[in-house]
Amino acid sequence: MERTFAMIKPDGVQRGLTAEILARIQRKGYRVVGLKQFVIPRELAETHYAEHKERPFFGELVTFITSGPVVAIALEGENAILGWRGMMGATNPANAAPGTIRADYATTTGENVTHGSDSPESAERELGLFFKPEELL
Ligand code: IDP
Repeated sequence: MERTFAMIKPDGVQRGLTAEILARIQRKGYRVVGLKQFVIPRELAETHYAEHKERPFFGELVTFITSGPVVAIALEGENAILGWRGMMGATNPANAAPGTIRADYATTTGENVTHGSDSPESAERELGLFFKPEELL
């Protein structure tokens, strides 16, 4: 059993995709063990994406991710980390397999609707950044 951090980014929330994405998660069989909608403070965004600090798109990424509410989700299930990454599809929607969230709902790498932790270490770190222990079931 694994836990991972998933997020519906501001573009997904703004476009009204929250229910659709939560439905996919629940139909797949993952349990939602934490859920909240909020605007990410700038400092949290910079910490969350610290690994991209030196990349040319970092400023744009932080501006985007703080531009409106996100839905932060803690998921639990067998192989949830890789499984959720698979449901999202490749970072660039143009390379995402048909039927994945990014293939179905996104056109640009910058605004690609969802986030998912990429390893057990990232999942633990990101769940800790976004949820207090008492917010997780
Ligand atoms: P991931 O979200 O699929 O794990 P990462 O490479 O970790 O992809 O990048 C994190 C996020 O940064 C992406 O989801 C995307 O929103 C943004 N990003 C990545 N590469 C670019 C780029 O070349 N231009 C603009 N934004 C980018």
